[in-house]
Amino acid sequence: MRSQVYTGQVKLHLRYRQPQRTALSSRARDSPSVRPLPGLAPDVVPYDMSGKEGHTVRIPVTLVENMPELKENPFRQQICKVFTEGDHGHMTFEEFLDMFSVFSEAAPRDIKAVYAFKIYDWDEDGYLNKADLKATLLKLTKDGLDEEEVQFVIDKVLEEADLDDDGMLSYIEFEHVISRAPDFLK
Ligand SMILES: [Ca+2]
Ligand SMILES: [Ca+2]
Repeated sequence: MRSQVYTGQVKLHLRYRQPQRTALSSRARDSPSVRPLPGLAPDVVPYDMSGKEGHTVRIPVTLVENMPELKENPFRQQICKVFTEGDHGHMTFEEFLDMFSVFSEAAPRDIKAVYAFKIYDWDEDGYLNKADLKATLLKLTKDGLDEEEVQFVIDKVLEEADLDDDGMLSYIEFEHVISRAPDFLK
């Protein structure tokens, strides 16, 4: 699965599998911070992952969504969807490590931005339109805004960030606006 970002003549393909992520994952695999996952379904995830288990072990996403790290996250379902390819009901151990790598403090900001964009792009069309922004806002505020307030915030965001005035945010526009909010991806 891939999404596309158009910037004039330049077409960037944002793929789920990126070289940086592979590098990140292998680093994460060696890092002690990823090791202690004793609560993660010992019957599904073998202790010794030295062989091909990273590709073949399939963890039900319901288990992943209920981990302490994700349980309270309003985007947990969307996060699991973004980090699973093909079968969204299960996560391979490799996908699982990728997910934690991206959320780790060590992950580069641009990688975090790419995944934040994917998470907010609910209909997976490669743009954040008003419906995507609305769904995101309602999750962020835990449905604490009424219709009028939501509309107000969306209009403000687009006024500020929609540089080509097409009523939605491309990845480049999104990246531009979050680059001015240094704490956004923390
Ligand atoms: Ca979209
Ligand atoms: Ca735009």
